Amino acid sequence: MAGRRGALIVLEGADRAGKSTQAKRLVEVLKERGYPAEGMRFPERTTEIGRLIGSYLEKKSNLEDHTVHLLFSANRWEQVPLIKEKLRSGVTLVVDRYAFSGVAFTSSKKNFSLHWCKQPDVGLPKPDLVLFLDISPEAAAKRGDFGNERYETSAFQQKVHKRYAELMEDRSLNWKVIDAAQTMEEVHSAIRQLSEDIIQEAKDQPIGKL
Ligand code: DGP
Ligand code: NA
Ligand code: NA
Repeated sequence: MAGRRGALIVLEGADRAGKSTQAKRLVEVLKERGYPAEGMRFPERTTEIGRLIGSYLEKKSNLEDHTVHLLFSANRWEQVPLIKEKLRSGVTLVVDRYAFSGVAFTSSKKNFSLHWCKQPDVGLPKPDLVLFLDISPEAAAKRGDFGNERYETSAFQQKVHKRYAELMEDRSLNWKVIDAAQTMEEVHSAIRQLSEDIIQEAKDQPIGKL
């Protein structure tokens, strides 16, 4: 049948959960198994908006909190034409962070409601699968020091972890929780199985909207 699309698979989690490593490995293995697959990540720091975000995260500049929230969202929206084009051409996208990072991180700041934080991302392509790499803030801290970027403190990461738990209550999304304290290989095989299943399920379905 014509028009079989790829799946939109998102990896989420607090910093140090192993998302980037797992995302790369998942793309490699899907390709080996004959599924066209590509990686994508947010923030995408190479665009003009992404450079503003990068400088903010590296603490080289300060931005007002609402403003930076909207920039992160804009950084996702600017990739939407590419996301749709890839999915429609049959490529499965493995995305390292998406709108849920946006909501979990900004709503961990003072005076930001989940409701307000969600609005700018309403209408983005809806992931077919959201893999939450779950690691306790304590176990994440044991993986070595956080870096020096903004948000990389254990107090903030604990708040982020709680916010993700609230986001996972949304049953309109296909959240799967993976115990990220397992070995790299165990985590990989869990997410590979879920991904192969969703590629089969998503291929004849329209792309949804957040
Ligand atoms: P990474 O490149 O995956 O290490 O992400 C950079 C940092 O930015 C990380 O601490 C998570 C945070 N982040 C990712 N997306 C968003 C977002 O949309 N909004 C906010 N406020 N922070 C985000
Ligand atoms: Na980081
Ligand atoms: Na990462």
